[in-house]
Amino acid sequence: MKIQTKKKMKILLFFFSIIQATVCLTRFTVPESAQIGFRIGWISGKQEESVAPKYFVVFPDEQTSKIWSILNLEKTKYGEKEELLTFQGLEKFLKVDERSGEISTIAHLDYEKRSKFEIVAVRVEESGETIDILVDVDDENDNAPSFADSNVKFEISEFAQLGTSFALPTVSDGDGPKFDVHRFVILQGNVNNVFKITARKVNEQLQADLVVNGQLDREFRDKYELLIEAQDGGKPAKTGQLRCSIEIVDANDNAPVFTRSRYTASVSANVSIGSNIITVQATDADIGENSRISYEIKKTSSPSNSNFAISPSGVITTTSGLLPASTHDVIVVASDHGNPPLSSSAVVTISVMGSTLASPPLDIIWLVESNSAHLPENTTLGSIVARVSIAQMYRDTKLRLLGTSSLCPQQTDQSHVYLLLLCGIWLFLSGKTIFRDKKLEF
Ligand SMILES: [Ca+2]
Ligand SMILES: [Ca+2]
Ligand SMILES: [Ca+2]
Ligand SMILES: [Ca+2]
Repeated sequence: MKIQTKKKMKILLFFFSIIQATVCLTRFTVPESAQIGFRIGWISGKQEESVAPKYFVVFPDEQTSKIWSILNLEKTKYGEKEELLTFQGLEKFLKVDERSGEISTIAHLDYEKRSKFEIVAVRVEESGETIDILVDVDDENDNAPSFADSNVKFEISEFAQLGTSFALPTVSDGDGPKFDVHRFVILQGNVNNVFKITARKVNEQLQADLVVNGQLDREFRDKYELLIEAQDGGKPAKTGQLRCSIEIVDANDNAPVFTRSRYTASVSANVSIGSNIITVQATDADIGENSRISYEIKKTSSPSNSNFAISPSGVITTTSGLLPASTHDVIVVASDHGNPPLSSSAVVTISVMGSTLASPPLDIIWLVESNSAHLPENTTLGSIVARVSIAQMYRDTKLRLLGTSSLCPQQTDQSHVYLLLLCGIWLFLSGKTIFRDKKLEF
């Protein structure tokens, strides 16, 4: 075996010494889709008729591989079996007829695996001319672009800046540059063109990026389902598709909005402390914490605010007694729980009605002998019978006396002090009856 191998080597090395004297270069092109048996051409350009071989043909690439295999086998002392297996592993694609000079295919070609074949032909006759033959495989568009993943998901904040980009899965196409991936398009789902695709070269391969191209707004649209297509340079182009799901993540870009800008409520002056007066409500277009609302009464210098409290659900209650016929403008603030939080306010006008029961306390001093509400029979008209002072004066308070027309109140220099005069025919009256003021007006 060793002797045979050495012989082979000698023959091949002899050949390569001849190849050094190449004088002619011939070039052919064969489409990669060529059928087995496809005639690529003749070495001399035309068919030659010969009984005996006219050429001695060598495929240098394959011979080099064989030499290397043999050397390797000898060095490692592999047996014959392994050597044969190595030779069988070499694939042959082209055949050269040594008589006619015809070059043809004997296997399916594939530009993506091998784009060039080198053949050396030496004319047996005449001057022993060496012809270096190159066969180029012509690329055809036999591969479609294909994304590494056919589905991809992104979560993008609605605050994403224009130009923010996200790398899409790599895309490959086995063809050469002419029929490789040339462009990307978004076929579906790009509402308002808020996204676009840009492409850049990475290691000679086109890499696509999803780019934010418009203002996102989760409250307008919270999901996009894009269908993205890679197109190669063929005519027509071959394509590969990618489904891209985008979830728009909420940002706190909406402040709470009250259902009304102004609320009004009226309550009785004698309403008990802690009573519900009115419920206010605000809504927030965001979601989660960005839409969770808390209410508070704005702290101002107005004493009105200290009379009321508001619950987490927006119910306003009293925290103290209310003056009859008073009006309170309470500023209510609704804040969300975003970071940072947003808030808005509304005015709640609370009118306190006049009371039928609660009257300012009166202090009566009888200026008659009995020191009580008993007048002597001989009391003369115009006599002062009592002094009435109002303990707590409200603005525009007026005292009216009901139940008798015989006594008339007369205001003194002090607005809260009245004198009661006998001003008509009188009958026995009890102080209680007389001074039960039902019509104090404020
Ligand atoms: Ca292609
Ligand atoms: Ca191809
Ligand atoms: Ca939002
Ligand atoms: Ca919000």
